[in-house]
Amino acid sequence: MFDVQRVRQDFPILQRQVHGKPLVYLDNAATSQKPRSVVDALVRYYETTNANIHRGIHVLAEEATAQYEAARAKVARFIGARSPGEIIFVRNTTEAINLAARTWAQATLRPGDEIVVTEAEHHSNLVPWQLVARQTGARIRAIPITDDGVLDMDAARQIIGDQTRLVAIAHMSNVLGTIHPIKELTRLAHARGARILLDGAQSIPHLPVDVSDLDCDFLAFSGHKMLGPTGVGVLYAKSELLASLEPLYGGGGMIREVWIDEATWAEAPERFEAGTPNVADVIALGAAIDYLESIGMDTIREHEIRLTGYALDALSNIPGVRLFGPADLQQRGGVVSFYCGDVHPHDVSTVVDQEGVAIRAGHHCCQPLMRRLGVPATARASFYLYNLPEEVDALARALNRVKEIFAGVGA
Ligand code: C6P
Repeated sequence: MFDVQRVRQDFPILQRQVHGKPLVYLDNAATSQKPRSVVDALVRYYETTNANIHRGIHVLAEEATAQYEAARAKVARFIGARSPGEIIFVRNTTEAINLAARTWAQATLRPGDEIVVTEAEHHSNLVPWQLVARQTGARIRAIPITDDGVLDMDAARQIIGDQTRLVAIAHMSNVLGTIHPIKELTRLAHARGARILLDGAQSIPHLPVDVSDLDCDFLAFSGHKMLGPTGVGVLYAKSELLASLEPLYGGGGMIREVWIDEATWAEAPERFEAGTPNVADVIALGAAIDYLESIGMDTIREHEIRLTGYALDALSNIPGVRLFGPADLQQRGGVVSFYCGDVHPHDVSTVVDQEGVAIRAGHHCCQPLMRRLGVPATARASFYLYNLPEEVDALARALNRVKEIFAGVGA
């Protein structure tokens, strides 16, 4: 049996109080909290090992290099990549998508080619494609979202066509929580000779994901949303794609040989990791994966399904609360966006914060989706492995407080 109370003891920050109340942290889609083992991995690295990697021939340099490469192998295994060479360390999901856009897409797309996204994408999976489309003459098309908050697959079958070169889609929406049917989209893309890039910012921390099984061509995700530190993220790409790509950044660590006026490149992944990398955070990301695996991704997913079901019930019992996203728990992750009467989500979040409950309010970097939903913003609660049903109860109580305070203005 999954013991949430036991898990909570591993997260020092959960002991804290805010506004004199116990912290209820329900903003995990923005960033997750860190277990002690991840913080310890950072401290241990700086206290015992710190050195530059792939350069020195002394003990510290060799230990640091070995730990950094062990983390790469761990990430590869965690997502089912065929080899650690398919894992490129970057700063976050945003940088990973930009790297794919600036290398693969920039070199591949021609005028009239189409990049297919969805109406629910995070700006990080829109703006990089807009920049590339501007430079290459490619066009962006979006698969609509239905009123139930899922992808319109009939439209997807129409839109993914002979002009499509890339389908770029979030595996799981950070607003609706929707988990999209990636295998089917991959089949549609590949049948047209197109590639598929998954924005895994919200899925990798919460679901078991196997890139070989999904057969996606690229996958981007962030360490900080999966119990790891900020400042480290991953671009996975199939090795056959990486082999033919030019680097984005030039400098130390990414070359084979350099002359005054030309150079040859190292193989991937080094080709895409110019300069001294974020050694400590990569190693701590390895510790985060150890922690997730010690619990089990299936267990985390089941826990979040239960908690999300509990939250949907609790919030739908509050008059005036409007919920977004699919009703089917199998089709959604632990993200619940809502609107509380006519109260602006920023006001909802402020009142809820006074009760010790941290949620997020805003457009969640998804302005096109906000337009589609017809709202300027939403309030959003998002869960992780350390959250309890009692914390959902605290949110529900705080929302009743919002209703009391704003009783005169349609709450
Ligand atoms: N969403 C949220 O509160 P970075 O910032 O690069 O680590 O992640 C960007 C990103 C990309 N795609 C999706 C689906 C995301 O959810 C995010 C981050 C946070 O929803 C911060 S805006």
